[in-house]
Amino acid sequence: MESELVKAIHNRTARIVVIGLGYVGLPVACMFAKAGFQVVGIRRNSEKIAQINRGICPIEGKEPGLPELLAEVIREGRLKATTDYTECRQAQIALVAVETPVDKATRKPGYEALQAALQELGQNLQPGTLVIIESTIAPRTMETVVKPVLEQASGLKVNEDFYLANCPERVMPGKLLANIEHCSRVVGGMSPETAQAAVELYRCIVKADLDPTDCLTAELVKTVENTYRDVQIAFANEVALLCENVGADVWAVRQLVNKSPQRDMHLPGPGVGGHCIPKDPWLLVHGAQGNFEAKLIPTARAINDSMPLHIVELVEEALRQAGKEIQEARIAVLGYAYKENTDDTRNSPAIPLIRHLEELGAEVTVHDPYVRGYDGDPKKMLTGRDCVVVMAAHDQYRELDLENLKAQLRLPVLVDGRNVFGMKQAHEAGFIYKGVGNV
Ligand code: SAJ
Repeated sequence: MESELVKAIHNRTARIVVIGLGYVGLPVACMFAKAGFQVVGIRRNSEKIAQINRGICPIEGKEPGLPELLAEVIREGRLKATTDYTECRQAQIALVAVETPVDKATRKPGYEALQAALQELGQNLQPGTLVIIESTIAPRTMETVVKPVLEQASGLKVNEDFYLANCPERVMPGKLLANIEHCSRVVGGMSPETAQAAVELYRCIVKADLDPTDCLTAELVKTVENTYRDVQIAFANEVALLCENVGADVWAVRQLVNKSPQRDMHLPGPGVGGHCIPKDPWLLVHGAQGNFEAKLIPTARAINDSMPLHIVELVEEALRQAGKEIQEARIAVLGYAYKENTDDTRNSPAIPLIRHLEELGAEVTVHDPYVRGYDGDPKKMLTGRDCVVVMAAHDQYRELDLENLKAQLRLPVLVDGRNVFGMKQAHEAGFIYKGVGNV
């Protein structure tokens, strides 16, 4: 396997099929095409396929370099998109980059898209093909889902007839291409030779470290690195709640804590959103077997998921200090995206916040300069409001003049989920102020 396939990788004659052309699949298909490979992208949605084959990038939001690169590789005929899985019959390499959502109620991974892709790929799988899973999956998924589905659908045996690896994606919305080139990658293989062949492939587009290992380790690295972040954020949030309880400023505490060596207290906030941090801890926990019961990881998730509700409590307290009940209040929410300076609203903490405020009877208006439909003139939507709630630290909000803001509002109430303004500045401008970790 190695000499033939690795030779075809080195001389770029290996044909690559990429299954799934979303945030993960499309940029990687473009990068391999740019590296000189003939690439076929497969996805279900034929409308988006037509767009891609016209060289038009279907991904919303600013992705530096991606629209231009897509247009170039389509023009050069190096990439084409299709719904036709029989294209896999001509491929020596198949990447799978389909979504692996986690069910919000059961916390279990939804592998429907993955299994469908594997079934279709398996039915067209040719001997000698290297299959690489880029989707984020729970530990043990390669062994218990991917391998059996591919073997059953193809009638081929892994490590004898075809080769199986996983190279978890490390995409970041807004930096999709840069991350592929500059982020190190873990490359798991069902055999050391397979991991090495996959390293040779990614060497064509990745300038950072490529670390060969086994499939289970690669599954664990991806889910643990994001769970680490979720637990760290939950710690910062719990310290913020404790600081509120004792009347301290968590931001001053954090700054001084992080002056001590090997400390990296994360930022408290109004909740944890995005496409991976809220999901990957559940994938990690799902991968455990038997009667293993995680304690810290689900608790951290519960703390982070409770933060939007905590913001509602701060709003209620601040309005009461201003003599207003929440059911009579007009509230302006600044920031619908899940974090600063992005248009991505997936799992945004602003979504449950707005729902809870409206359930309590408040009239809520939302602004976000990056999100279509919420990007109007902030001044207009702030006029006559009883409370402003900051949920994303967009640069534009940092430039707001609090004196002018106070003149526009019906009541000078500011609840700050991201420490954009801070207590001192807000009090000097005459606001009733409640910040996460600083009330
Ligand atoms: N957040 C906090 N406090 C923090 C850091 C983040 O409340 O100290 C919140 C953010 O506001 C957001 C959520 O957590 O709502 C997730 O933020 P994030 O900075 O982790 O952003 P993501 O979701 O784009 O995470 C990605 C991940 N990268 C990949 O999966 C390849 C993550 O592993 C990276 O650490 C992160 O980007 C990054 O560092 O930018």
